[in-house]
Amino acid sequence: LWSLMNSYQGRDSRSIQRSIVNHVEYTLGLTRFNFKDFNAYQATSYSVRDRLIEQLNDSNEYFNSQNSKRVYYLSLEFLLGRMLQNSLVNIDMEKKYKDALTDIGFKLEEIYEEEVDPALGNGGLGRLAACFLDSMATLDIPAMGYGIRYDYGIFKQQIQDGYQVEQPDYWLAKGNPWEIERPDVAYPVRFGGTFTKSGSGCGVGRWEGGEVVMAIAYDTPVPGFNTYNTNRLRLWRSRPGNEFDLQKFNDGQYDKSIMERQRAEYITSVLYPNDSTWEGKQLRLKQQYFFCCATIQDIIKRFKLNNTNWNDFPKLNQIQLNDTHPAIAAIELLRVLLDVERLPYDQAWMIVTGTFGYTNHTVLPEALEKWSVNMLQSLLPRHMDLIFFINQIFLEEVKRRFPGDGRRLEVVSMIEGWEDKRVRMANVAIVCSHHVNGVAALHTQILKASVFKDFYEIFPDKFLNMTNGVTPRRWLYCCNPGLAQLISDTINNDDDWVTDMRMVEEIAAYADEQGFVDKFKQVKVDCKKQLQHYIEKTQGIHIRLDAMYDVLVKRIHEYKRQLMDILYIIHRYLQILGMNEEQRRNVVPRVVFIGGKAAPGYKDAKGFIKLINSVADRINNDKSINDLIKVVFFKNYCVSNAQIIIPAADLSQHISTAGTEASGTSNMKFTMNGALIIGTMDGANVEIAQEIGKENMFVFGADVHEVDRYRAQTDEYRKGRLDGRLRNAFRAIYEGKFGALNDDIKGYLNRIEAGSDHYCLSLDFASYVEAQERADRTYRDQALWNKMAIIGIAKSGKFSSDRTIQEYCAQIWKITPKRIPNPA
Ligand code: 26V
Repeated sequence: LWSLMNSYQGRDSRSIQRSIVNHVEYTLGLTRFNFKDFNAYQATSYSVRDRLIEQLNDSNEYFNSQNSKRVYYLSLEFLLGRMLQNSLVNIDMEKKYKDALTDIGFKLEEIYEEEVDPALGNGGLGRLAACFLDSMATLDIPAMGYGIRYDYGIFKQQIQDGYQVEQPDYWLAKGNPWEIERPDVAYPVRFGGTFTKSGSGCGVGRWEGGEVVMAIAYDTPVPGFNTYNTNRLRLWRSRPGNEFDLQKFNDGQYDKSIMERQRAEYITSVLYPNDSTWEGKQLRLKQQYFFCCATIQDIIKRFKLNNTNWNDFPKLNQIQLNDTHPAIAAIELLRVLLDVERLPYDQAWMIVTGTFGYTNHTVLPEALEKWSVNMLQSLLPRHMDLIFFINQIFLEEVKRRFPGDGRRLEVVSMIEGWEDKRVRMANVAIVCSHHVNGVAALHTQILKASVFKDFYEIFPDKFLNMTNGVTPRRWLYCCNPGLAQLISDTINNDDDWVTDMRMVEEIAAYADEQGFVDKFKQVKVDCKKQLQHYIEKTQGIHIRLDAMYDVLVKRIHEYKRQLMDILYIIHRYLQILGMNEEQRRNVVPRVVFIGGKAAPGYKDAKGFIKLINSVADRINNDKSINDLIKVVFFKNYCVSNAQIIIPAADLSQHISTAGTEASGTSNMKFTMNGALIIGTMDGANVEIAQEIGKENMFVFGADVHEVDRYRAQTDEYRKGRLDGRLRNAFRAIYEGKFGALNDDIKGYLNRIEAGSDHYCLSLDFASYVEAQERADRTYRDQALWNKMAIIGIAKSGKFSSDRTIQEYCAQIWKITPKRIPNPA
């Protein structure tokens, strides 16, 4: 066997071609003389995967042999996006594969387009997890991602009659060449049944009966950039636990016994959209426990390969909770340590709190998870019992430290309510973790000062900030090769900056140099052409190139204020209608792109989509304004088309009400790609302004304190101050200028007019209009505009997820890189 080892794949063109063609024949079962682009995509991916598997196995062997400390990133969402280009770039073989494929009659760029977008996430939280995987691999951190292999990812968005229609995303229909099914890695997971306890305190006990399902592992290799290191993303799929019930079959209940088996498979069927609330969704809770239970078994099994001393567990294993969704993992670890490993409670508790870290991603109260005690009790009786127990111990300690502070006890308790009790998962996560972090400086301040204030006073050292970041590999190097080349040519002719984004700062020195600026302009125009082509092809809309591309793409939510943008567009349109020829010549032409998915159950958000499409209909068909405004609803916004629209943007909108957007991460991507931001002092915008200079952004709107004061006023007060231009935009809608009115939207606008304006549209509208005018003025001065954009790129280094991961490593996980020797 030794003689067969290290027979790693050759890197020359012939070897690449041989490997691809072999996969066409032996993996796909097709003839090597006739195959289509899609088959070429499959075979190329299998060929790349072969290389990744070698790297993955070598990395894993190495870490095992060293008994390395590991980081586990637990997330219900991984919004990976397409894998082929990213993998090729990271293993530094894009050029070689391109040439090898050209030689046999295929274009690599076209083959990229054949890949479905694995979309196992809702938005920012899932995409952040994917960026973190890339950075952890690149930084040589022995890390793994754990999650769920959903059959259906986030729905595909279609627009019919201006309304959003959801289509199921069965992304596995044509197979997934990136995963490796591991039937040998399987664990049982129990639901329901009964728990019998003996002993005092938390006791020890036996959990029996109920339903047992199996978790099967599916592994996806995650290669780092410019390193041999390759990490593993392990996603679980549910399968029936029991052998086929022959008894039932013989009793003539064939269908019933099949149906029972199918029930098990439902658990990992579908990713839940960020709907109005998770509450009551038993299947969602089952998903959470299912994946946490399998993950904890897997981690313990790996720990036991080399270790017997449980006190070493936290020193060798760090588990990060991506929001509270996997928080039940902490209780599961406690359960296993107590009931299976039979450790004393104090030791088990020390291990749990030494192992977990919790990242909060939202301050919106409706988004904080709460599970009904009844549901938890019936599904996970021992876990509910343990939560009661740790809560009691925790509250006793709080009582000792804050005597007479009953209000605090109420607030920090893991249990809420009297009759209809619920478990506050954030409180569970905070108490079970050694660190709790927010995702941007302002967000962390808000956690400390209000959302988790009472906890912060109890555990001041637990709370810290980890400002988000994005991977420059996908979000600059892959999606904007022209800009990447320009950066490399300008600073040092090679790609060192791709793993050290701070180096890009050097290009600031060229912001005034005509030769450089011209090249930058050319890069932007090329990206805009690409977007123009995409819009023509996918939506049949022709857009002009010589306009400002003004982009607002993100999930549709009231707090993100897409409504404010479209009301501004109405205002702008009405303004242009009132202008003479002379005045119109001064208007900066804009193509306005608004895109994003609304949760299927979120009525108001769906109303906004309809309104945007109605406005687009009217404006785009109004010949009299001569294309001064074009409105495009950018359909089915997802990772793959984000990679097209972000590099092409001139102006990028991040206009949430101050204090609502935890961070935002696309703001970072747009900045890295040379778009200027129009935005509020919210989330990471605050730090972007700090880094690139406020003068290089179009900042507007109330800050957090002004928002608080405005909200504390009466409806009467707000009604009296309704912005006049806003009122005119409302009128135009009511009068039917934009087609028949949707009643829901009308009601929504009526409420704002009546002074109910939680997201502060009226408060911010005037300064929003002013900032938009500033953007127009600046755009007319192209030299200034480009200079600002270049400085933005130059000073965006902080927002690489490499920096973020380095901070997690140093401050939360206490782990250092482990570089595996490259055998090649
Ligand atoms: C969930 C829900 C569920 C119920 C109702 C409304 C609602 C609204 C938002 C959410 C999302 C919660 C978690 C989340 O995705 N947060 C996002 O995390 C990103 C990465 O840290 C961050 O950049 C975004 O600002 C933040 O919204």
